[in-house]
Amino acid sequence: MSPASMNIATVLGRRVWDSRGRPTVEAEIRLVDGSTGRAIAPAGASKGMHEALELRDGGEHLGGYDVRRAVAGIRERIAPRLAGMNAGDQEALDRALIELDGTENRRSLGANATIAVSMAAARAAAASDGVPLWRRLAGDRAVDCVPLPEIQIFGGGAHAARRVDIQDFMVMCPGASSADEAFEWTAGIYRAAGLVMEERGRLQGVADEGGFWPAFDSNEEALEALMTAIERAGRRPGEEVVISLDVAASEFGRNGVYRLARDDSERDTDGMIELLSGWLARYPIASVEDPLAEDDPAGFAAFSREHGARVQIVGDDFLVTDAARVRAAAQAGTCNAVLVKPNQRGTLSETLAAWDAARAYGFGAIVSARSGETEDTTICDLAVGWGVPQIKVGSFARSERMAKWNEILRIEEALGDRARFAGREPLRNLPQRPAEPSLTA
Ligand code: 2PG
Ligand code: MG
Repeated sequence: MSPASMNIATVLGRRVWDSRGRPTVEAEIRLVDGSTGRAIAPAGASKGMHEALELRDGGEHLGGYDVRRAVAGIRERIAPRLAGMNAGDQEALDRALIELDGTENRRSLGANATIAVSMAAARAAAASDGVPLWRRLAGDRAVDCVPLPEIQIFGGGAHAARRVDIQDFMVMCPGASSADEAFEWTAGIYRAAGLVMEERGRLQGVADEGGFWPAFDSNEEALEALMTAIERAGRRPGEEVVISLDVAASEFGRNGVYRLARDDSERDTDGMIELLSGWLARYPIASVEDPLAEDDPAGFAAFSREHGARVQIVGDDFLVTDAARVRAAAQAGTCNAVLVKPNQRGTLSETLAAWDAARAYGFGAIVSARSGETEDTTICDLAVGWGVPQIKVGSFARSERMAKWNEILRIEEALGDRARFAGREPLRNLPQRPAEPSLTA
């Protein structure tokens, strides 16, 4: 039981702006003891069809992106309902939000309103305790794991006007001994990638998440340029540094037909798997997210049978941070890891349920930001506090991204001698065949 000092006095909603210059929702909660917590909802561009819905005003104004209705919902419906409830009881609070919304996909209040409120309550409770949120989230568990960052170097797909079809060309530094060292290596690779683009006359700015604009003639050319950048930075690809892709295949694939506009090719599921298998054979790729479209579970299963023993296969649009989908995927062997995005579900409790399901089945997991972000760093607390061993934030530029990486550094420093960088660990021991829940997890 949390003390009565954690009872909620006021809940405010306000409109603020995200990294794409679009409106988004901030919630601020004040407790009776005067502690406050504040959080901002992020926003996706490549979204899964089964994600919880964000509430936007629609119409002409601000391209339909305004959030006045979502903010009004906080003021008129959420605030009176939560007043007097205990911010320390996250589950009861999230249940109240879910019941108040009353729909199966959060279309009444909007997942943008509910996730902002849910995270703000957690922050207020941590403030009342006088501890960082990651510490409070860990409860009695010892905290020591610093997650392995997954960092974008080239952004494509829906984040770069589809200049190339593949969405994220990323690096991970499993050979580093700390997040601090991983960031130093990544900074070198990011810089080298910029120089490579400049030399080729292709430096044209950055995409939505800060990765270089993908001015390439083919999807594979991005992989080749990434390899060059890793080597130029003096790092050993495949050992110190590995490549990770978010294909985001739902953006260009449907009903088993995949249209890769940049490569001027149309492929069926087998053809798509063949293309990716070729890349896996030629480049040190350790992780592939959404290799097939969200409506192609048979494709996911075939891809996993072929590569799941060696490669992390991540469901994002495919699993939408949904605990039931994670369990089903583990049993069917369609992938072996899940991307964990709080706003895909709309409350922290539902997000935690997805991570709990992943843990129970020995699934890999990556806490992730969205392409539309802000200075909010709550996902860093979730990764460390819940013990999720990987984190994806976007590139190594733009302050909505760097705010998260810098927060990871502060946490690593706060853990001191106890800090254990996840390193290679998350990429090992992935389930290779349909899994039963583990009793020890
Ligand atoms: C993804 C995310 C982050 P978005 O697909 O994993 O890169 O993109 O937030 O647009 O869904
Ligand atoms: Mg994705």
